[in-house]
Amino acid sequence: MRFQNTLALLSAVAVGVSAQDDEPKTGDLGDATVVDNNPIGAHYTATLPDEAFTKSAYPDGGNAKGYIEAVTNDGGQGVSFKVRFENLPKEGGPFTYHLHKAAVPGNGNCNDTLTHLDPFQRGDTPPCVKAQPQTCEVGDLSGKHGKIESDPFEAEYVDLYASTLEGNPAYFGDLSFVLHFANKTRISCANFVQISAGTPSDDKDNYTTVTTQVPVGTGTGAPTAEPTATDTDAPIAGASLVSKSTAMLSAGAASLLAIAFML
Ligand SMILES: *[C@@H]1O[C@H](CO)[C@@H](O)[C@H](O)[C@H]1NC(C)=O
Ligand SMILES: *[C@@H]1O[C@H](CO)[C@@H](O)[C@H](O)[C@H]1NC(C)=O
Ligand SMILES: *[C@@H]1O[C@H](CO)[C@@H](O)[C@H](O)[C@H]1NC(C)=O
Ligand SMILES: [Cu+2]
Repeated sequence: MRFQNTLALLSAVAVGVSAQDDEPKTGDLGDATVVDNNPIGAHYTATLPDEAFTKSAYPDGGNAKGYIEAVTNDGGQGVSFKVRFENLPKEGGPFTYHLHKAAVPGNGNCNDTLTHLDPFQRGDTPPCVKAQPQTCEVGDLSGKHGKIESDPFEAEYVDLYASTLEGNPAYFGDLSFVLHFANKTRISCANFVQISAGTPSDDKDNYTTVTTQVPVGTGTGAPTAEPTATDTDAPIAGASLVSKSTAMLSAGAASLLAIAFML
């Protein structure tokens, strides 16, 4: 009986694994999650400097002219981006652009912005599948929303995975974006500047989901001990998990009660 259950479980896992072979590559930490608590009215812009980082892109001097403007989307869910570029190099497109995981230092070295903002650890190869933006690097804006294929180029879109909330792993407000040739050479880059931090989004419905994570380990007393009583006599594999999480839930509730009484 127990053996059969284990077999069933193993084959279910096997099916799950092979089904995923056809899916686009996703992050090592899973798909990007929709951010729905971005501060209302948070507003950032990043504007390219007068001189290109890769001078050979503009033999006579100068640079692409352009900016990314980012404002929290309605209800705090994702970010509304407005992007505009012009005076692009005559060759070497289609151009790409991304949110990068480090700011541009004072000397303007775009190499120091490191790789893309990628909190779910996907990496940039193979390329992002546009129809499945949750599988892409959070910072891969041109991968998710389109490359730069015109001059001037303008685009407006909502990205559900980027964050204007400081502390969120997908926050880009103190980071940068980089404009690339198709061959990935960095043409230019710019830091985001905060126009407004915004006010906390009051989606109370969604805060209840957040508070359920509080109990474990955050109580003022000793950390809740792992429940042991129900583990040993569990007849099947799954059952111990179930009873364990039930026990953890009640332990969590108990510590919440305890906190409530202390206050
Ligand atoms: C990348 O493309 C640009 C524009 O075509 C070119 O000038 C540059 O040499 C290329 N860089 C590399 C490393 O291939
Ligand atoms: C930036 O990286 C490119 C590609 O590796 C390299 O050719 C270039 O010399 C670097 N520039 C600086 C200023 O480090
Ligand atoms: C809570 O999150 C859901 C799903 O992300 C979203 O559709 C909904 O609008 C949010 N609720 C509020 C009140 O913003
Ligand atoms: Cu980039």
